[in-house]
Amino acid sequence: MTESDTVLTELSDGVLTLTLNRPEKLNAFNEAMHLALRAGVQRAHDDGAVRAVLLTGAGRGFSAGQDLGDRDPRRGEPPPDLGRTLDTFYNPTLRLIRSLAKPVVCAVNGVAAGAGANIALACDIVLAARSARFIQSFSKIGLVPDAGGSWHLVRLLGEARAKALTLMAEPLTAEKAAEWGLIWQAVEDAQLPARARAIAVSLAAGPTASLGMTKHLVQAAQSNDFDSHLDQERDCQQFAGRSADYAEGVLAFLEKRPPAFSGK
Ligand code: T3D
Repeated sequence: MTESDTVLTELSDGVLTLTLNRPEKLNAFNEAMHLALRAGVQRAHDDGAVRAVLLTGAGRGFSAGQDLGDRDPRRGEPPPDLGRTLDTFYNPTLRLIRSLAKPVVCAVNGVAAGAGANIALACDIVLAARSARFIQSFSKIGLVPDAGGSWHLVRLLGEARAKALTLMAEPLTAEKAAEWGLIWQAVEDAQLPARARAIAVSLAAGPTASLGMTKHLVQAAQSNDFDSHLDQERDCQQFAGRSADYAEGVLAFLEKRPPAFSGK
């Protein structure tokens, strides 16, 4: 399997679909898959034809996190420097997903464990199949949550639930994840691909610049004080007000027709 086979890439209707593709390992991350996912998200940054991203997994899992076969202590090598692997592989991709000025939809098609769960949580709209489970499996193997997991869990769920999930590594059902506000929706397994795609296609046909700024405003609200946030909203709205998509949105409203946004 070449590096590019580990993440299948398809662009249609403005949606770049990235499918993690090591199903025999529940899409656990090896170096090739890390680099392929990074290249996919980087393409979403660089390519104007991409107006939304859809991330999902092949087979029965979304991702089981780090490939533990690559961390086998029986090899007799010195302990790995996991700080370095996070810096080199996970964190740049997570930063790219969060900073991407385009929406990222994640369709969690099955179990999402360890960093696999936390990559899903870094996406903007997360849907999960009812059969999917989110597992902060780190404590089971003597690690701490990474890939932004402890950051997202506390913000989305609060300290009590974040501690219970991470300390006990209990699987969280998709339904409970949605009820708790960890993800957007749990949907029937058979409906997941179509529902996630419909959302991604609809976002890709949206006013891309305003969606990108909206994403960043919501993210910045976590750390901004009220005054500086009002300033940031003003700046974004000033920019949005000069966009072709705003003119089209208003015109379409006045002409009582659906808008045809160009993403500009
Ligand atoms: O290392 C660094 O760079 C630092 C970063 C770390 C980030 C992390 O993600 S650490 C956490 C790593 N992940 C885990 O600890 C999860 C390990 N997997 C599991 O606990 C279970 O597989 C699941 C709960 C996810 C699913 O269980 P189940 O019963 O549905 O499936 P299974 O039978 O355990 O797995 C199916 C196959 O996938 C199996 O292979 P086999 O025996 O059929 O050949 C299994 O070994 C393989 N697999 C699952 N997870 C991983 C894996 N292979 C390698 N690495 C995995 N993480």
